[in-house]
Amino acid sequence: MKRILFTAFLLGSVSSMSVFAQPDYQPSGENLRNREWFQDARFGLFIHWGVYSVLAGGGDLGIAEWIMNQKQIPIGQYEKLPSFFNPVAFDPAEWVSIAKKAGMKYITITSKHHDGFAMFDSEISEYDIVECTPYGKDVLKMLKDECDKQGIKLFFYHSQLDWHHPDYYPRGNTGRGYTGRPDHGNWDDYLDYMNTQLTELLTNYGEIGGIWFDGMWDQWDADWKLDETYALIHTLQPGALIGSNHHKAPFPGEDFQMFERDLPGENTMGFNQTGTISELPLEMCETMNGSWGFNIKDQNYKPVKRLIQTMVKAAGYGANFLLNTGPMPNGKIQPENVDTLIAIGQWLDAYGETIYGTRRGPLKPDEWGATTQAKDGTVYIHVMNLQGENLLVPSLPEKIQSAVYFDGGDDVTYKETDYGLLLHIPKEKQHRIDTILRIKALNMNLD
Ligand code: FHN
Repeated sequence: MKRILFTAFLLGSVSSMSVFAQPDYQPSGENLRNREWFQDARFGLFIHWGVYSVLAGGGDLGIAEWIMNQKQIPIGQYEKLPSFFNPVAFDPAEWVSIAKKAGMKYITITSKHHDGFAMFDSEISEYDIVECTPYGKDVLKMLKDECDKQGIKLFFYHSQLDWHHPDYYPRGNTGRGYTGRPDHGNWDDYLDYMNTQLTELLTNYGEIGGIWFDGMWDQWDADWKLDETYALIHTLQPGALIGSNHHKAPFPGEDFQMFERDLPGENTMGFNQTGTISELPLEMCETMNGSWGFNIKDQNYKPVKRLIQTMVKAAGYGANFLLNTGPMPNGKIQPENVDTLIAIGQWLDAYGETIYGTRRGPLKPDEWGATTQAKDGTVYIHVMNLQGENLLVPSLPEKIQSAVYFDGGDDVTYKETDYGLLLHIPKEKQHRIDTILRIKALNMNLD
């Protein structure tokens, strides 16, 4: 009760200033430092875990965390699911060490997905893991404690869209009809509820990396009052980074821009219609099969090579790679996913220098590969698709002083021509995943 009153007070004070606050948002010094940290980190683990994992996709391919909506399960029936959710094999130390072995620097986990179920101890709601499941423990708290121990930052994914709360009204494009909710509700009460849960997440778990919003796309006409929510977050934790998966150009108050299952600027999924790439730190998220939540049927795993190449291309755009796993209802990460993560970690052990701490390279990623650039100016050319032994790429902005293979340090044969930079990479020097060249050129220092 005390906490709810505190939240109401805080929201009151935030909303009275918010009209002026977020549109002219000036990130704090801490926030700016965290943005740098975020860009240096380059690789994170996305975790979609909720009571939907019990149904494991229901034997369908497709996004398992949407099963409530896909199968039109009324709230009254879906509410039985938490009583089957008992992840006795959940070991946060194991999760975090898998992420670390994969070379990941942060974890972003679902605190609440669209089904409205809180995976943390929420005082404002009874619909949470502590009160509704036989497990009865706050898994986010357990994970955060372990992240702190092992030096990994934790972000919370929080769905603005809610298929469970009655005050999420008017309804958006999803969660209509079948849920059994009354045809009325108070939108402002819903926002208060959401902001109170956010306050809980920002006050009960120590310092967090940030909030990863999702779901605004459910209804564009709604008055989301982002200024109030963003001001609340930045007041509670000025260093926390806000991003929102609304698939549009970032709004004032957001600290990073994200792209779903597409590289920045690409639009194979149909989400990224504006094509806007902002100057904010960037992040691309990706699934290992076709689902975010645990899907027992979907064995269509992306090969390690493809995932690494996507990560490298993302880095070439200056974007982080947030790779998803959907843990099983017993609390274990699928063994297939663990194998993939470990394999990526082994690659990063050898080649991480060309990814971590870099910024987008001087050449835009293309069919042939990508470039990344270290702060001391070193350019890494990542050749990931080469037919034959010769490759013409656009010229670098400055004259090359030296070009060597990252592996072994042998000189690379190259020619700077009027048409671009011509590289000769003999077959025996070519790597299956990524042939990396280390280039030094004059005046390329980023600092
Ligand atoms: O609907 C969600 C989906 O379940 C998942 O959480 C992804 C992750 O980027 N985002 C939404 C779709 O845009």
